[in-house]
Amino acid sequence: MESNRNLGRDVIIMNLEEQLGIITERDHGKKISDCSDRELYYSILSLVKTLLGVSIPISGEKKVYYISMEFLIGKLLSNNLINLGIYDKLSEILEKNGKSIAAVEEAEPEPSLGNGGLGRLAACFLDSIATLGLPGDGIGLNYHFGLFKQVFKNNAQTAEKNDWIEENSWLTKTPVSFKIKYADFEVTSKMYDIDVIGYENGVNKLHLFDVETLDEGLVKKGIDFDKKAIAKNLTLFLYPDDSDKDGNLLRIYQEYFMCANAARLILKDMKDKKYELTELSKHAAVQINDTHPTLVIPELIRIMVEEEHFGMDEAIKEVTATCAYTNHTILAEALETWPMDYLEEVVPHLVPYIKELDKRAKAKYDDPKVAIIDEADRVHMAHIDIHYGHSINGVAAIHTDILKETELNCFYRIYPEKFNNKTNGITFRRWLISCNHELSDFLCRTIGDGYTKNADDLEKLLEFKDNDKVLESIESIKKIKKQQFADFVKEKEGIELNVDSIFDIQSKRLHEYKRQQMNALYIIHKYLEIKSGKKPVRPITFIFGAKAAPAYVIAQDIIHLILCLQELIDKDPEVNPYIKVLMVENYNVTYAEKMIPACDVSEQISLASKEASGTGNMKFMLNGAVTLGTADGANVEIAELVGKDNIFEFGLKSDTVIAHYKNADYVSMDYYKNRPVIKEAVDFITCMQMLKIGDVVKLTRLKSELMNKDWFMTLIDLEDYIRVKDETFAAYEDRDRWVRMMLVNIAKAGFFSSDRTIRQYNEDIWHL
Ligand code: 26Q
Repeated sequence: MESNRNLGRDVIIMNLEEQLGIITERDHGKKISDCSDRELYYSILSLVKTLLGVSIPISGEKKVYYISMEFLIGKLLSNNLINLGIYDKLSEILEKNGKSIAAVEEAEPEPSLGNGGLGRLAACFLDSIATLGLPGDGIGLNYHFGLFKQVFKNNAQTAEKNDWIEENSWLTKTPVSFKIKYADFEVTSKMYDIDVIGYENGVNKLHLFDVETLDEGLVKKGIDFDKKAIAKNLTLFLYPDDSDKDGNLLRIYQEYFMCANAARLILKDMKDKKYELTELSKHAAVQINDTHPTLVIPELIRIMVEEEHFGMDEAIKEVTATCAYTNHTILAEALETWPMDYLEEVVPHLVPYIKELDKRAKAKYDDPKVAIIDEADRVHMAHIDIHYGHSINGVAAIHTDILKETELNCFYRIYPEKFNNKTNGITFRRWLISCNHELSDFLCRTIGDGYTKNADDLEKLLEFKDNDKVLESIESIKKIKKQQFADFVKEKEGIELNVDSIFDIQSKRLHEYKRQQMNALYIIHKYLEIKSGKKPVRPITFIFGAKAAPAYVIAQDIIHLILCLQELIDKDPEVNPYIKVLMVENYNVTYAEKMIPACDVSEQISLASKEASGTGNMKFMLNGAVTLGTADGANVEIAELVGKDNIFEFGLKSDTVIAHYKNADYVSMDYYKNRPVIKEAVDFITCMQMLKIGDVVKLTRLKSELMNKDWFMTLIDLEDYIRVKDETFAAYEDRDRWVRMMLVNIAKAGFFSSDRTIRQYNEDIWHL
């Protein structure tokens, strides 16, 4: 049966052009060569869906369910073609018919089902799970408008809805549906599936739950909508605003909706396969992606006790053996704690179970720091995961160490055996093969194609460290990618980039701890140097991509600062030959795929201890950028791999930072007052020229924040940053040295393949 299904796939692939022609005739009444790019996109979508339908589903005795509020999957067409092994063939067919695959790719809308790192990681993981042939499905929500679309107006961010779902899309409606109960009403869910095809392997599923009663008409201006009409608004948005009570309640409604559906689906799978629920942990592994899916724990226990005749002890034991939790942050404000009142209001039927879990934890451990329900009657979601899951992992070595030694030390002392590290990774199919054909083809010619399946093979490139021809090729590929990016920017933003300048890029969510503001202060510093006659040897282009949470005021102010600098410098003929600032609009996965291969200097400048891992740092490195970074997150492991000579490090180390927080002894005003270079740069934020362009309230607020608060210690690291960044740009002029650094970075990136990460999850946690 299964070999027959693969045979079907092979037959279609053998006659690809004919098959595509049949579809274009059927759907558009046209030959391939007469179709528009959009029509071709729909026809290829339909062809690929057929191919996926006749591919072998990955199966086995045990399956992992990766539950996540975010799956930032990006466009799927080219990745699916690559994983099916037909990208080149189809691209030739299109070319033969006077069409281009790149133009067809443009027609696909990008789903925005995630904020940033955590969501993109979930997408990379699904790719690797399927590529390794492991049975594993994603479970999440089908947000109709996802994360907002960023539009700049008057040098500030505004938010619009991203309407990504079309009649023909990768989503397939399934007959699966559950009744989900809330305090005083019920909703009926509907499950949609997206096929996840492994690289030259079978198919898993991403299950996205939705409600039939949704009303898209609820959205008024921008991304405003009635937050109270739950049955109509539940899956409208990946909710970005937790600034008021209704927003928080909606987040809990969403989280429970996802978890209750996940629990029902897992139990349905068990029953369909005729497995005994007493053996849940033998057949299912549940990975909880940050605390957002935590409610799956009490929900599974509740169903087992109320509907499946389990005793409480037995249910807790089995669920604990099934569930595992990944922590992605140590920022206090991102750790979820919900007031008990809110849970009473939304899911009163779960409350007795949460209280029972808390009671048992308190009976065993009297340290109030490990309680589930605290003195203020708030429920600590992470504490449920740690007590009632069998594994807790951080996402980079330094992050896991900080969890063990500091943030979660009281738990580590109780459960040392539960703690483990899983350094993040990225899928090379998307972040090299798909977004940088030039480099991946060159690698195939130079070191063979083994690296496409075994990323460690990239190290073979080190043998060519002194090979001038190889170095020249690497340099010229970078130039090609910079030109392609410049062409894209020209078309999208109408802005001209100088490809002979250094492309210095910081792209990631906007957050004070990531310190885009420090990068902006460096730009001001350069601007002032140029004004005083000190010109950079080579022009530099400072590129940013970042969305800020709509309710995060200072983050909005930082975007405003960068956009104002962009305008100021553009309009100043004395400065614009030397430096240029570009903040791209609506940075998303598609933008990242064009930007990352074009990067020379990768900015990874978070305050040490604050960035759990980062994954952009890995993507940049893999594409031959050199990192300028702090000893934070996975930067630490990058530095160990490439060696001190192939990375630019600066800034305080994490233990010093942690000590400053503990002693509360960092006073930004001291740095502002005593360091002329710092004062000059900070003062510039509200100088006359800036106020002519920008908004006095926003700029003053930001300046005052830096002078009087600066919670993420921008000013403490600024001088060291300026020094090392200048060094980085000087090193770029030693072309031989620089290109060799690029080569070493590419060669050492193999460790960051998400295939390695997933192998480790499987060996240590899932045991599939
Ligand atoms: C919290 C409370 C209420 C509502 C929402 C949230 C919330 C939402 C999203 C909290 C956190 C997030 C996202 C976190 C995230 O993206 N973390 C990043 O995860 C990456 C993958 O592990 C790491 O590489 C990054 O370092 C980390 O910042």
